[in-house]
Amino acid sequence: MPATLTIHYHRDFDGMVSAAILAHFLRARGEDPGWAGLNYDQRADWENFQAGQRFAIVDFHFHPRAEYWFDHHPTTFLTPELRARYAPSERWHWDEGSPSCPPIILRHAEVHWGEVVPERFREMARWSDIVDAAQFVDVEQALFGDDPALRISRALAAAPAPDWSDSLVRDMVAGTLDELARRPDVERSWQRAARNRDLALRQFPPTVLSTDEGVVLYDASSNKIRRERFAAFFHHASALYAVGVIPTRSGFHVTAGRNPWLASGSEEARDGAHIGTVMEAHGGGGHRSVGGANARSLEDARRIAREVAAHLRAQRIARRP
Ligand SMILES: [Mn+2]
Repeated sequence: MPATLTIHYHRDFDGMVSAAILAHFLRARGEDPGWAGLNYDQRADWENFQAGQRFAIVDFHFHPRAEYWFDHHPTTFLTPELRARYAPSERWHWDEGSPSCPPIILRHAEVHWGEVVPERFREMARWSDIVDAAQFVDVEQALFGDDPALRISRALAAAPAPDWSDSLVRDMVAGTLDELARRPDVERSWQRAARNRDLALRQFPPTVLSTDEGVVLYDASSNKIRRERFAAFFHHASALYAVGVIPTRSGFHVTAGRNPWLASGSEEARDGAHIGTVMEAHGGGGHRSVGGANARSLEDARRIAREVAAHLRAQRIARRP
């Protein structure tokens, strides 16, 4: 008997779904895989990751010893040497154009392994795209949606233990999202996460410094403030951008984002500021609609946030007819 293969997965909604789908198809290939969640700290000695073990990786950095590997992150290769060692194969596939990882594995199983995809995995993959690429219909769904996938995803934010997600993967292999969302421990964690969300939404308004020109500038640097990703656009639905200071484990971070529910398809969405480029000027980076930069100090973070907000406001004024 060959040693058991372990599927290491990114510990978020689309990572868990990816692990469940790969486990299902590997069983059809004669494996009896286990699975375990990954976190970013495990990149520290990446070269020696799981030395001597059999493993697969999904929704996380490329590793040349992974027997199976699927990912959609543009930043998946930790070095140019690792990038050079990747080529698509019967067991590896990378598609940075995919909104989430599970659709890559489903296509791969059909094309390379001749598999038929069960409908429940298609449903999980559709929700993975919505959750991972924040394709929510509106801010209400993003914050208060209670579809099974959204309950499971939010419940993760109040996980009772770090390895709790492994038990969620187990039930995704075996059943539907609806069945999993009804599990009493999922319901309890979701209730706790929902209370945290409500607290975060109440704590946001006092952090706002200004809202001129549709740019919300806020300072949530206090570690007493809970963070909720779309709080700015919940309270300021007509704002186009939000720029704020938030604490991290290693200091302070400036985060900037465009309101995903405003101006989609409009001239501003096409031609407006490229936030990643704006943040690059401050040592950070990102995409067109979201970006960030780490600061050397709290004062530095506040200065960067002010400058980014001023830049976005000046650009809006300049574009006004
Ligand atoms: Mn992920």
